Amino acid sequence: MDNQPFTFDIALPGGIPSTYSNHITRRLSSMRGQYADEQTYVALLAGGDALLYEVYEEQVPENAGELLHGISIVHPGKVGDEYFMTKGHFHAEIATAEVYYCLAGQGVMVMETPEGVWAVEELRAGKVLYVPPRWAHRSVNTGSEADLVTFFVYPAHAGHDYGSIEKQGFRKLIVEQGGRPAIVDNLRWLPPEQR
Ligand code: S6P
Ligand code: ZN
Repeated sequence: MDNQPFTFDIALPGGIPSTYSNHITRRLSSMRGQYADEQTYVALLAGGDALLYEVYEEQVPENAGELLHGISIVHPGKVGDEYFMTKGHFHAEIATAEVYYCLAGQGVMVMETPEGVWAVEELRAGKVLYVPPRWAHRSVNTGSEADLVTFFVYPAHAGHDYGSIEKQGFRKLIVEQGGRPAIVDNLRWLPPEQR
């Protein structure tokens, strides 16, 4: 049995530091094939390459023993019914965990193991989320107006494996249904033995 993700609350300190040494931006064009409603994705992209999320990182040597950390900001918005989200990844060194602390906004973390065990945990200000080793993770902003802001920290040698997720996405999608976020099946997703 895989370790399960878990969460707990810590009272929120004030302010988001802005002195990080590296700023990464990801736009709609980098999410090709990731949204279920391909037609709406193409139409939106034709209207402009929207900024979906940003990461501010403190650069440290990518060695075991160091901890990479920073702030991730997912902006609000949707592609069709599906909320703006990060690409999502396994760590290349798959047996490495990550801690997220939600500073502001509303959202969820979608997670799954290579075997297809899945979990979705709520992110809101003050919530700590532990992503265990071997769990791929994607943050989703389910708020209608505010940014989803999280602090993250993980082993600096972990690296990122985006390819596995790019092929078919996560098992579960987060969509708006009746004005609220809902977890639905990703119809493109196949269990490992059928890939
Ligand atoms: C890195 C950590 C975060 C994400 C960031 C963007 O291990 O999980 O810094 O990189 O939230 O997501 P992604 O999937 O585009 O790297
Ligand atoms: Zn990660």
